[in-house]
Amino acid sequence: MSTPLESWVEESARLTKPSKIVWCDGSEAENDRLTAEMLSDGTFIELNQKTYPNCHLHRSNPNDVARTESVTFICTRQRDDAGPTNNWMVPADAKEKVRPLFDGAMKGRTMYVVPYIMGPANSPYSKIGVELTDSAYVAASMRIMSRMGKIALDRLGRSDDFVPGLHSLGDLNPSRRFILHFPEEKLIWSVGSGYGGNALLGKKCFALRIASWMAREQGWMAEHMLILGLEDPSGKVTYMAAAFPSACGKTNLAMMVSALEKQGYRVWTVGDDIAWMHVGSDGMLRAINPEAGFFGVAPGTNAKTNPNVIEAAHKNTIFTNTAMTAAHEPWWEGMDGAPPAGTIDWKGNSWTPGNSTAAHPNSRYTVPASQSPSLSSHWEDPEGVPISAFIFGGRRARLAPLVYESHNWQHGVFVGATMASETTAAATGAVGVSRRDPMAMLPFCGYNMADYFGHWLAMGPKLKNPPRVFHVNWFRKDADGKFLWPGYGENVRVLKWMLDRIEGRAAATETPIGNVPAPSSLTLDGLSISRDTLNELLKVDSADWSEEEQAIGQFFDKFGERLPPAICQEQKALASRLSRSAVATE
Ligand code: TSX
Ligand code: MN
Repeated sequence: MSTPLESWVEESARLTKPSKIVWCDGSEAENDRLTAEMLSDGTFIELNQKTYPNCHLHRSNPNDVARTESVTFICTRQRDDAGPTNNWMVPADAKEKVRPLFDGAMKGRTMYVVPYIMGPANSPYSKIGVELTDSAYVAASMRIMSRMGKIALDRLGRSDDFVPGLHSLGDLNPSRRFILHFPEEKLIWSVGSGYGGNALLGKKCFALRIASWMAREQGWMAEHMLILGLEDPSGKVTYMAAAFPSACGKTNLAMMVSALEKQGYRVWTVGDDIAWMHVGSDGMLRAINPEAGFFGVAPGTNAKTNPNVIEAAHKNTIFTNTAMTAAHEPWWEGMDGAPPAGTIDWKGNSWTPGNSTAAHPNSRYTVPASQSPSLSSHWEDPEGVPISAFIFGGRRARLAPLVYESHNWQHGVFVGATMASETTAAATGAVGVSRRDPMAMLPFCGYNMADYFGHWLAMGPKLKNPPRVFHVNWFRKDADGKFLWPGYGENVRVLKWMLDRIEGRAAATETPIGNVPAPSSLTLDGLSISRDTLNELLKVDSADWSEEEQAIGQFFDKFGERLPPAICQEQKALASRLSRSAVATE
């Protein structure tokens, strides 16, 4: 009798008609074979093996350089189960439309069977996925980003408890590209893209969209969050999970080198992108990182912004769409200075200064987490690490203070649900336009976000000690457009304030949006920040926030009757605190 996995592989092979099927075991020998094949067919370009041993460059098709949300669908029987923020199709219609694109798609190609575990191999909270793909680059990337191969097959045995994901490059034509999720049957179909979150199905498709659905069904949380540990001078480590929209430096924060190291404060990395969190037997929220690697944006990464990932990405790393110097080293904008003479751009042409960047703005490194000097010794604890704080944030030039703390769990959920960030890249439209991105999950929630807010509200009371909820903004500017806060390693001062709040040591000032630090409660020694600047950083302007409250209301209107009453209640409470404070200052 064949196993459920074998049956699905056979069925998929009948559809896609590969010339060969390879079951990946995840071994080094297998990886060497794949690498040699990719070097010979041009999928990989060898980088300098002296300075970057076992590192390779991959150039994707220039029309396939980012996740494509416009062709990403949640396929549920009822439209309202996908909600107003997701693209939606009826499952049967989606399959009828996209099955022909898989028909014979792997002719003349190899189908790789890629079994993988999301999460530590021995954690009860980990889950198994299997990706069928005709991309060797995807198979090699999945080996870095997950526990891939024999280890997953051994855990699966003859069970049907895995999330199947069928992936084909197809013809890479954007008009024949679809990323389909069937959460009711826990199935993923992806065709027409070989890039990142579209193609490495364990990451956004499984660990966020499908897992968020499972998490609501099963009473846990799958979140777009980094996980870090803050060590204090006594050696005690307090774990925090943080959600930020894109372009806020999530990976940099997760891997931060603390500016207060001499005082005994250090940051340890558990994860940089996704957190799976369960109510532990101790009543604490316990977080695991389902991933095993970092798939990070390269441009802007340098020895100052993220020294740990720079060190990590000098061996066993796949670079995608970066530039390459004459010495065959990877290069990108914001590495340091101008590109050296003889640099080849991300498309493989010799680069000349002026019109375009040498590296694609969304170029990436794919690096094993185990290579980061900042990696926590607890990152693979089967029970996960206990989360004491959630941090939400965004890029707000004028509105949001450096940090504030919510009053309680319900208010904290409101703070997360009303997150927004201002756009930076001119390519995506106007710069400085504020976009709402609740819990940084807008593109990743596999169901109706109104129900998602409801799930968040329900989780708090299940916890003996729910995480405190904070909001940060590293990006506030003065009237001249200068950043008020130095950011990067200095952010540890804000993390320390959170820790001191958790421990009942730090004073706070009440404002209509929550509690900001009392000016003396932030550790600012060694920084030259004037009292005026500090006041600017912590200011809460009631008139500005009243406008914000109106914008929040418009966003929530999308969800109609399905929005939980507690969220409306929080919005009304905010409005009334704001109007009272406006009267008080008149
Ligand atoms: O990642 C960032 N972080 C978090 C770091 C742990 N970035 C980069 C954002 C794009 C991914 C930041 N940019 C941060 C930050 O805290 N802050 C800023 C804004 C900023 C930029 C340059 C300076 C200061 C602030 N330069 C000087 O102060 C000299
Ligand atoms: Mn992400």
